Amino acid sequence: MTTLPLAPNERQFWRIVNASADRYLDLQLDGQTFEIVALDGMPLAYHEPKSPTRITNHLLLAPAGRLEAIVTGPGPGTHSALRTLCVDTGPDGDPNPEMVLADLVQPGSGQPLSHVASKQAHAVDHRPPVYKPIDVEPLKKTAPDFIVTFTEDKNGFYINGRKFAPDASPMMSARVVSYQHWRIVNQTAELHPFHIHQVHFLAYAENAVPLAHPAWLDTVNVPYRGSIDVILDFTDPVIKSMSVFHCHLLNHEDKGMMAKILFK
Ligand SMILES: [Cu+2]
Repeated sequence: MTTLPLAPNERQFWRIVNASADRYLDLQLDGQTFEIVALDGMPLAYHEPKSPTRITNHLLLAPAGRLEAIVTGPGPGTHSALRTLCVDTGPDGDPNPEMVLADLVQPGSGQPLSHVASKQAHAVDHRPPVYKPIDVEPLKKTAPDFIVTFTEDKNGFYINGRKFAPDASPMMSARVVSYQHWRIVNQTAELHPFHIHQVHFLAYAENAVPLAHPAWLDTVNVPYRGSIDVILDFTDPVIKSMSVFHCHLLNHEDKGMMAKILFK
């Protein structure tokens, strides 16, 4: 079992990557919270400088998802663990039982961990992130520019009825320096994490209901027999040429649930 040293009341900055091929994580630190700083590499402060962090008891992290958060060590003598809660991946999904990922250990008094931590804290860059205000409200009110529909059968996995082919033409194109409203529809009886390369998007509604915590991501869980609405930000001038979007369960991606997008 992996162990993580964390002294009582010590604050640490954690970066967690779900690098598994097909395992959902619903992360929880026993009795503690995550103070979220960034999701999928995007600092919360970038779009919401007045709300640079958000506190949560647990967080669903799909394959490819990344969490950066501040955690605080539980009180002295407490045994606790970093665990994933059971995730309901749907009637056709794989089991995702609860599991301990790592035990927290409280270092002995001889180990000057807190000194290391305080030195690291001084190295943090406190300059405010470059703020780029975006008015997403008009985009939310428009019909989707594009609908991505996930389906599957005994022969494979599909986006808009098509299996990925290396020589296929792009399913979609997007002008760089634009925003688009997409709806990701999951018509199957299992979860699929939608992932796109080079781009972040604001996930703001699930099954047409506004999310309590809209978030800028590049990987989002799409509920089974449900949908997610997103606003994609294609304004970064480094976005270039042919790219892909796909389900990030690797078995699904490999069996066809991927498509090309051309950035123009
Ligand atoms: Cu999938």
